[in-house]
Parts: sequence; C-alpha cells; structure tokens
Amino acid sequence: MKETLRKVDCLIERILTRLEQEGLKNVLFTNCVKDENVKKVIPLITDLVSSSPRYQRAENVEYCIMVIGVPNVGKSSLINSMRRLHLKKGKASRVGGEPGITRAVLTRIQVSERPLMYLLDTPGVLAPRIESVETGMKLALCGAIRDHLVGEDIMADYLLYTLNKQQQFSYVERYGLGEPSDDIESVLKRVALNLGKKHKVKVLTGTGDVNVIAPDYPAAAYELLRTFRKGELGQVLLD
Ligand SMILES: Nc1nc2c(ncn2[C@@H]2O[C@H](COP(=O)(O)OP(=O)(O)O)[C@@H](O)[C@H]2O)c(=O)[nH]1
Ligand SMILES: [Mg+2]
Repeated sequence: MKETLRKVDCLIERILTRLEQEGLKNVLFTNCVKDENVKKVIPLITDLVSSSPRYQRAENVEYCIMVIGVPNVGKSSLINSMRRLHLKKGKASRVGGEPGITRAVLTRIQVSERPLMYLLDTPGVLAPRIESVETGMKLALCGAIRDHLVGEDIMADYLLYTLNKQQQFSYVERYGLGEPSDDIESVLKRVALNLGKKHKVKVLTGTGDVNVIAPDYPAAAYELLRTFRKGELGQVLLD
C-alpha cells in the first residue's frame, strides 16, 4: 500500500511538472467517485476569479463556470460530487462509462450556495484532428472515442504493448498465461478460453462453409479493455 502511494505521488509530481512547463498552473487532483479533494475546487475558483483583473463583475455576485474536457474524463461526475458535498443534493448530470453520455450543454447546475456558484456541464470535446495514431490510441483506451470507431482488437493490441513496456504484468497471472507475451492473438485466445467465451464462426472450405467453435476474440478484447479501465490491470500512465 505504501509503495503504491509513493508511486502515485511520483506520478502526480511528473504530471504537475509537465503541465507547468506547458503553462498550466492551479491543478487539483480529485476523485469524484469518493468525493476526495473535491472540497478544494470552489475555494480555488473563488480565489482565481476574485484575483483576476477583469473587473466589471463588482456587483455580480454569482459565478457561472463551464466544465470542459475530452469525453469520459469525469466532468459530469465532478459536478455531481460538488452538489453532494456542498448542497447535499443528488445527481443532476448523467454519468456513464462511455463517451457521449452528455450530449448538449445543459442548463446551469447549482453546485454551491455561498458563494452562489453554477456550473455548466458540456459534452466532451476532442480536437478535430488527432495528431498521431498513438495519441488516438491513448484517447481510445481512456474511453474518449467510441471503441468500435477505432476497433477493439487494435486497441487491445496497443494496450498489451503498453502493459509490457511499463512492465505491468498482472495480466499474466490473471488470465493464466504462464509468461508475458507480446502476441495479442495468443493473449486474446487465452483470455477467451479463460472466460469460457467461445462462439461459432463460419470457415470457408473447398466444399462449402462449415461452422466451427472458436475462441471469441472480440469478447476477449472487450474484457481486456474493460478490466484495464477499471484499473485492474495495474496503474498505467499512458502519456
Ligand atoms: N475512478 C474514478 N472514476 C471516475 C472519476 N470520475 C468519474 N469517473 C468515472 O468515469 C466515467 C465517466 O464519467 P462522466 O462523469 O460521465 O464523464 P464525462 O463524460 O466527462 O461527463 C464514469 O464511469 C465515472 O464513474 C474519478 O474521479 N475516479
Ligand atoms: Mg458528461
């Protein structure tokens, strides 16, 4: 446990340094499922707004803040968590493990009484062009792009490559592989057999089609991606 916490601290340090180099300050890490660190958001916003030089807002006491980010990073969850903490109220914004749950800019959602603060939830935004295939893969693994648009099999292959590169080998034991492998086909086969996922496929032969029972590769790829996103294949920093 201590070791994991130390690793997380190291990662956070690295992320902060990198963001600072890109000119981003005032970064908060939150967990919106466990409501961790979310209490610090409103004081930080209040501070930043009141110390900002544009000051026609002297008599305007309410805050209206827009929440933006790529799909599936937890924008709606942040808003819901703030409502829980500050207003003791339930969900106002739908949350989901897939991109595209929030489809339109919703009406403003109150998240705090004092100061009076509203947040605007928005659908995720992505750059119109993703600069490299690898960036696209990373976004897809995080669920920012719909899986079928990229292809679960290719994503699973990229995931396996990443796990091996970062020496996260928990998949080996989990799926009974014996040893790490960089061959996605044999890994998916093992995963499918392990889960008892088989399906009928048509095979073309000289005398016509025959149905054979084969490991369900798509189901195995899906399983690998879902397990990774739950954090059960190790803590991986993709970027
Ligand atoms: N582990 C973890 N999961 C989160 C956190 N915030 C959101 N999620 C999960 O991430 C998924 C996407 O969340 P959502 O709020 O719909 O993202 P949005 O598309 O940016 O609005 C959901 O399955 C959430 O439960 C967080 O802080 N920690
Ligand atoms: Mg949303």
